[in-house]
Amino acid sequence: MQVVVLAGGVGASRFLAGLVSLIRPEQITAVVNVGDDFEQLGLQISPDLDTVLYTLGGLVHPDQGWGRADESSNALSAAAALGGPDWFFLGDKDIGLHLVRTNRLGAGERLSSITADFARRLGIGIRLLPSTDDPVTTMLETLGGTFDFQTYFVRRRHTDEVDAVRYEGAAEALPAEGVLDALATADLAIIAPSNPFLSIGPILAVPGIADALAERRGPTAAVTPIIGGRAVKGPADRLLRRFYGEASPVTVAEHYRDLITHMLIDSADQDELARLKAHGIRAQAVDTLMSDSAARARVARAVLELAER
Ligand code: FO1
Repeated sequence: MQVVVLAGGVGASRFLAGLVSLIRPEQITAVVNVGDDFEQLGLQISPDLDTVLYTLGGLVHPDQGWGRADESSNALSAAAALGGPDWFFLGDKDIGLHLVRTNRLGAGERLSSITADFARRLGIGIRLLPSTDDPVTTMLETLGGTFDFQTYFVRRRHTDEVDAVRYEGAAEALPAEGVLDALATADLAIIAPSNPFLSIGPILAVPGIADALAERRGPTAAVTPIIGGRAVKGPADRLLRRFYGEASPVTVAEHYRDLITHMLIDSADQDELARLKAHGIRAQAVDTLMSDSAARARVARAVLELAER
């Protein structure tokens, strides 16, 4: 069995960790968002790819869910003392990775090739693909101005009311090698519990990817990022209310209409099962909070079982 997972950062990485504990890593392809990618102090940063790398490589900061455990911040402190920006935290070890990535990108290597090499060096057996090797930047139009993702999310703490989300560069981007093939041939496709607009949206905006998902013969299951009307992390609940009037598994399913056949929702939202059924979605409710490794495995197992139905 082959499984392909569309993935953002923290929630997706925890889900992938659960999946890796159940099936062989060679059975898994992750297609990861690059809409959060940006440059800071000359470094090329790919936060969602790095969150997957660090989580599956056993290096991630366990509470934060991003960045590395046991970090120091000497480089950033020294930079800040010289007037450099320090609103985006870059630990010393993390900077080591960014130096190598930036150097190799500068020498003309593709992001997908560098990512595959990092995955191999960190002992990660899954196939880890950026959605595209081309630049895509998630832009948020808000009352306070138009911001790239990290400015909106980290610098301004995602407090601005969002009017529109754009994926700059996506229309000209090509899916990375292997992405469309994985979507077409996988026995199961999974949309991870990531932000539908800010993490999955930029993946689906790359021409060909949404079509490949819609044309699949096998099941495609989404895992809800919403529990009881609230996002587990970040502004997904506010964006769903802004664009669909309500933050619930049903509006997530509406957002993914024509793309998904199945949906795993949280026990807190059991009452939504009937509404999802009316939308033609086969759904099941379990405890979806992935606080420890047992919970991650439980959520991943529930998706594999649901997709059999
Ligand atoms: N998220 C924050 O909230 N604050 C930060 O300072 C921050 C730094 C950071 C550095 C490297 C990295 O890989 C991720 C980092 N993140 C940080 C997370 C990042 O903003 C992600 O894009 C979001 O969590 C969305 O997935």
